[in-house]
Amino acid sequence: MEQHNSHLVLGLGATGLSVVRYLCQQGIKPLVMDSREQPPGAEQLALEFPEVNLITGGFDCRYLVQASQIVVSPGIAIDTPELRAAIDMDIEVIGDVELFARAIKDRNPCVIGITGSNGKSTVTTLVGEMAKAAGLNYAMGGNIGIPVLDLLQRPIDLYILELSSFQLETTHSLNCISATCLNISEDHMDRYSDLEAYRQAKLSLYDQSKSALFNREDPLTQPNDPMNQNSFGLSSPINDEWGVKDGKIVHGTTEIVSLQDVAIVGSHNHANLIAAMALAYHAGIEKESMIEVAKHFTGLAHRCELVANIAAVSYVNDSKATNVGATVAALEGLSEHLGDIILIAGGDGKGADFSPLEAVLDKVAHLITLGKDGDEIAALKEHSKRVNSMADAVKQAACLATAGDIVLLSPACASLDMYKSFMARGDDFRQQVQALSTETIAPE
Ligand code: UMA
Ligand code: ADP
Repeated sequence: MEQHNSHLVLGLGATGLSVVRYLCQQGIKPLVMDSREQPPGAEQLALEFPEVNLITGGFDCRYLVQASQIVVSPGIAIDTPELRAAIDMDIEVIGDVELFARAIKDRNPCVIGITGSNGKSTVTTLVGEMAKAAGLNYAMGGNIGIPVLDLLQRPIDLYILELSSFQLETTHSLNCISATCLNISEDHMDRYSDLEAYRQAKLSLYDQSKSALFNREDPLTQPNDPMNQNSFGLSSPINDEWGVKDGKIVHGTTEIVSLQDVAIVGSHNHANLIAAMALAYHAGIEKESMIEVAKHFTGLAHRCELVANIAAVSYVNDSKATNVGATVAALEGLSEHLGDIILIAGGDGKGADFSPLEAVLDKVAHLITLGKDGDEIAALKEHSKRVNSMADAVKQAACLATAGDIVLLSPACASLDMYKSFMARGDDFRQQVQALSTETIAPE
C-alpha cells in the first residue's frame, strides 16, 4: 500500500477507525491524529492496521498544513485553531459522510437523511422498520451508532442515515431521495455561536436532497428553498401534506391508520411516526408496511421508556433527553397524566439556556437535580432537592412519590460529566429503581 501522509484522519473514535478502514481499502495509507493521549480506537488500529501511524495528544500543525485532504471526526470542532489554519490554506476538510456520499455518487439516489434536534434515532429506526416490513435490502447508520462508511461493506439498496449537525458541517454532496429536519431547539451551544448557526448546519441537508420534508409546526425547520418541499405535522393536512384528521394519520386525503391503533405513545412520537411515513413513502414503501410498523413499534430504550412500576408508581427512563427541548417534550407528553410527576434532571448542559424549562416545571410536583449543571436547573423551581448520585435521586424520588405518580428521569443535559454515555446513565437509573423493588420486598 502506498504511504499517503497527505491524507490525514483526525479523531480515532468509531468514525476515525471507519475512515482508516475505508481509505486503506482504497489503497491509501493515511496518518491519524487524535488530541487525546489514549484515543479509544488506538488498540484496534494497531491490531487491524499496524502499518498506519498514529500521533496522539494533539494535532501537529506541520502535518496539517501539508495535507491534501483532512477527514475530521464529528467530535472535533471545525473551529479548532489547527483545523481553521488548514481551511484558511484551502486544504480540503471533510467528514466521513462526505466520503460516503462520494462513494455512492454514481448511483441513483438511495439515501434517506434524517436530522433535527430531537427524535432522529426514533425516526431513523421507524423508517428502518418500515423498510424491513417492505422486504427492502436496507441499512441504518450515521449518528445512530454505525459509521456510514462501514455500511459500504455489503451491497445495499436503501441507506437510512441519522445525521448530526456536526456531521452535516462537513458534508456537501449527499444525494438523498428525501430528507427531513424534524425540529430545532437549542443543543450543542458549546459548539455554535448561536441557534441560527446550529440551524443552518442542520438545514444544509435539504440542499442535498431531491425532496425536503419539514415540520409545519416548527417554522425553524422550513427549507430556505421553496422548491420540492412537503410538510408533516399533527394538524390537518392541506393538499398532499402528511398530518392528522379526525383522529387518523392521513396523507392528503388518503387515510393511513387511526391514532388509536398506533403503539408508540406521546404526541411528539406521533409526529415522529408521521415524519417516518412521509420519508418511507418517498422510498416507495407501501402503506401496508407503514401500518404494520405503526401498530407494533413501541419506541426505543432510554426514550420515555417505562422501566418499572413499583407500588403503583411508574418509573420512566428518558435518559436520552440530553437537551432542554427533549425534556420539554417529555413533560408536555406526560401532562395528561393524573398523578404527580417527580422529575430527576441535570448533567452537562453544554452551554444551554435552561429558561424554556421554567414553564413546563409547573407540571412537576418535585424536582430533584444532580450533575455539573444541576444547580442551574434547581434554581428554576422552589424547594428543589440537590443530590450527588443517581442512587440518592431515585431514593428521594421514591420517598416523595405516592400511588399513581410518575418518577421521570429526563435530564435536559448530556451525561458525560457523570457517565460514559446516556445509555450508562439510563442503565444506572434502571438499576437503582430495581434496587428499590428489592428493598421493598426484602424482609426487615
Ligand atoms: N475527541 C477528542 N479529540 C479528538 C477526537 C475526539 O477529544 O481528537 C472527543 C470528542 O470531543 C468527543 C469524543 O471524543 O467528545 C468522541 O468524538 P468522535 O468524533 O471520536 O466520536 P465517534 O466515536 O467517532 O462517534 C461519532 C459520533 N459522536 C459525536 O459526534 C460526538 C456518534 O454520535 C456517532 O454515533 C458515531 O460518530 C458514528 O457516526 C454520538 C453523539 O453523541 C451518539 N452524537 C451527538 C449527539 O447525538 O448529540 C452529535
Ligand atoms: P435524537 O436521536 O435526535 O437524540 P431520539 O429519538 O433518540 O432523538 O430521542 C431523544 C430524546 O428526545 C428523548 O428524550 C425523546 O423522548 C425526545 N424526543 C423524541 N422525539 C421528539 C420530538 N419529536 N420532539 C421533542 N423531543 C423528542
